[in-house]
Amino acid sequence: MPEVRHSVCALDCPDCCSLLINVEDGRGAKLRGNPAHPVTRGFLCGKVAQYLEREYHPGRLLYPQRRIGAKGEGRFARICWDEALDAIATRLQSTAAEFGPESVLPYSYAGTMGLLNFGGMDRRFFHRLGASRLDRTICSTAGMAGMTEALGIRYGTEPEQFRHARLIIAWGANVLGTNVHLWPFIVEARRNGAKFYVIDPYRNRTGAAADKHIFINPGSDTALALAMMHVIVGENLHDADYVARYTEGFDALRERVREWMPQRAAELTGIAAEEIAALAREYATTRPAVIRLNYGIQRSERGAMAVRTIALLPAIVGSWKEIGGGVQLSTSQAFHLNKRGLEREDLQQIPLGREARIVNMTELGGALSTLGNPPVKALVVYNSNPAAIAPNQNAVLAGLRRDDLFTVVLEQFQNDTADYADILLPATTFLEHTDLYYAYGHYYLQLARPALPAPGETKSNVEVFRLIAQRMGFRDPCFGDSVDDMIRTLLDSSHPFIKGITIEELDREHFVRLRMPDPFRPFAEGNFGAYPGQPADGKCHFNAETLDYAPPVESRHGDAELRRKYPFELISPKNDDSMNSTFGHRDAVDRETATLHLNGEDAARLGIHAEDQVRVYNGRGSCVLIASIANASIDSAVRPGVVCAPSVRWGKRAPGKRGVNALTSERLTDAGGGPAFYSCLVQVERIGD
Ligand SMILES: Nc1nc2c(c(=O)[nH]1)N[C@H]1C(S)=C(S)[C@@H](COP(=O)(O)OP(=O)(O)OC[C@H]3O[C@@H](n4cnc5c(=O)[nH]c(N)nc54)[C@H](O)[C@@H]3O)O[C@H]1N2
Ligand SMILES: Nc1nc2c(c(=O)[nH]1)N[C@H]1C(S)=C(S)[C@@H](COP(=O)(O)OP(=O)(O)OC[C@H]3O[C@@H](n4cnc5c(=O)[nH]c(N)nc54)[C@H](O)[C@@H]3O)O[C@H]1N2
Ligand code: SF4
Ligand SMILES: [Mo]
Repeated sequence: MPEVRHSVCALDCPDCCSLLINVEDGRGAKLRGNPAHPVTRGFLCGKVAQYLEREYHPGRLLYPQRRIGAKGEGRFARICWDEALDAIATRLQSTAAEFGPESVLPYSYAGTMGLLNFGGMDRRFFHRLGASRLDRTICSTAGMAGMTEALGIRYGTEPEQFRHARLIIAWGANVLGTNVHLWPFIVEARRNGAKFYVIDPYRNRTGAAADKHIFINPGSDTALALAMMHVIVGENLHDADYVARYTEGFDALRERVREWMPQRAAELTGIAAEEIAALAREYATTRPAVIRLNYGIQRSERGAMAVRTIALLPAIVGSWKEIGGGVQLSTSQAFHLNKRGLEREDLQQIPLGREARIVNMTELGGALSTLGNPPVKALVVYNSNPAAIAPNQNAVLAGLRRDDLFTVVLEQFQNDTADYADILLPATTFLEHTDLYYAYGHYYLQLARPALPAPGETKSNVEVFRLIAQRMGFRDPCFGDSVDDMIRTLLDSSHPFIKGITIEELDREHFVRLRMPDPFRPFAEGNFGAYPGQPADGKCHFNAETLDYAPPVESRHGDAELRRKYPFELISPKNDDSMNSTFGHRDAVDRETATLHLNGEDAARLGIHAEDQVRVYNGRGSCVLIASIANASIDSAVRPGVVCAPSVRWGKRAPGKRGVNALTSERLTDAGGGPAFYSCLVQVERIGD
């Protein structure tokens, strides 16, 4: 009998699965989903079911290395940890002394969602140093801003409640691809007669499996939501009782949406007016109705407004009252852990009489090339692959090539960014270190201990930043904290959802539901959070005067001049078998992320056939992809005028070493400072033979 150990999937995925791993002779033999976990329910997605391929891959980085080739070339020589740590400490110290500590920039995101390795000892270290602070905007901050403005506090419908819904709308949410553990609840609801609709410019597997897939023009969701409100309010289909008790500003909202006739939205969204009206009526009169909003719609220029507008719909129809009603974008804000104690922002030295500056990670290209006073002179990258995933790749790569930039990369694989490191450090995987996990698609807190030994000389982020802090002479006691100390700090919270959860309980149970009411209906009786500047009256404030729609500059209804040169709207959503760039070493993933979906009409006009190599370009750059064209235009993956490139490929494996982010811009969203990855105009041409 193999020994079975517990773990937690650390990838940046809402499902945050509870894992079981069979271990034979100290080696992982099989990974599976924990059947006892109420959301994991005994299965895994395809990419992580094969994670042991990655765990034991010959490409795993096992030793510290220093670069011996040119930046980007990828030639390295093995060194020992002492040499690596000395080189890093010496250089960070001299850089901070010469240019000021703000010349050091951390760059990290969610390679692991584990709280300690996502942002624990590293945060303490950079605060103590006085380094520039990174605004971690690359994924979700536009949506967070929109959600906060709508609800005050970002709670969402429990996934387990989707089984009770009678209408489920996946709105910019690729459930089968990016959130597959919601799917069984949708299946159960449909078995009981529920309808499942998808609103998406791209017909992926989720759209194909829906009762109805509604193609929408990229970046036009606000117009659709406003027109739905027009129909609902105009036909008195709203929940007058809920609106009267728990909302504020309904009369102004009624006025505001009067002008949003379905016909007006039809022109902007590409959805027929009758279809908009029918959707609005069905949404308002089917009980319970739930919206799964994912992050797709907020990666457009006015994505915060889109999320905010959609998130107001449940308050209008009163669906928060019902088990299986409401909306879910993220559940993460319910994890009221003591992050302040973990991150220790108070360690900042304030040498300048102010806190260290903040650099937006979406603008890395600009930060490396134009930021002054002081310029970025040292970059420490971990849990992220900016050379591939950040927008405006040409600017990012030009920055990473700078001779005067000292770059440290903590990685598991030799990806694009690793090729630019001066010092490259080998990182453990989530199967090899201890961590505490919150989730953004359910309400269970989880603890994982190492299930497998750390190979070679790999170390966790926690350990590496502890060692660098020691080398730099930081004596604050918090740098001596063990991982258990750090977990206890996180659990030290007086919030009723967390209070009383202990490390012992987590070690014993592996997953623990937050101490919240069951079922959780956060806004059944108001209790909305207070948005800054609003009274804390527990009501949902429509603030109708600021609800508005304008098309993205880079869209069919945006800048006419740009559109003439670059007539296609490019979206680059998640690839079903990847995790951003994490599985870029896999050949099958590389092939899938080398694809450009085109509509048949567009392809015919451009003389492009399936499997042709195409060049996709705009004023920022170009990349080469392989055309994929569905047969009949009605069944197309995309409508005319839209192209779609599932992402994110390792640039180093692509012709010209560029991926889709050579095309995307550093333009920021309307709120939250997020990237507008999916507001991107391009031209496409066949590469001649
Ligand atoms: N398989 C897989 N799973 C993942 C990831 C992955 O890379 N692969 N990444 C993880 C991460 S980091 C995240 S943030 C989540 C994100 O999970 P999702 O938000 O579900 O993923 P996206 O692909 O960004 O967007 C979802 C859908 O929105 C659509 N979309 C794009 N533009 C628009 C628009 O303007 N309007 C509407 N209505 N829809 C639009 C896309 O075509 C896509 O089908 O997934 C996580 N899970
Ligand atoms: N065009 C386009 N670009 C996008 C997106 C898109 O949809 N389209 N999506 C955006 C979104 S939503 C996101 S979240 C970002 C994601 O971008 P990133 O956060 O860069 O995510 P990954 O590409 O998955 O890279 C994570 C890296 O962390 C490493 N890693 C994992 N665990 C650990 C660890 O414990 N320690 C260390 N040191 N390293 C570890 C992995 O090996 C991997 O290389 O990409 C963004 N970029
Ligand atoms: S990537 Fe998501 S679905 Fe797949 S195992 Fe990890 S948490 Fe579960
Ligand atoms: Mo993300």
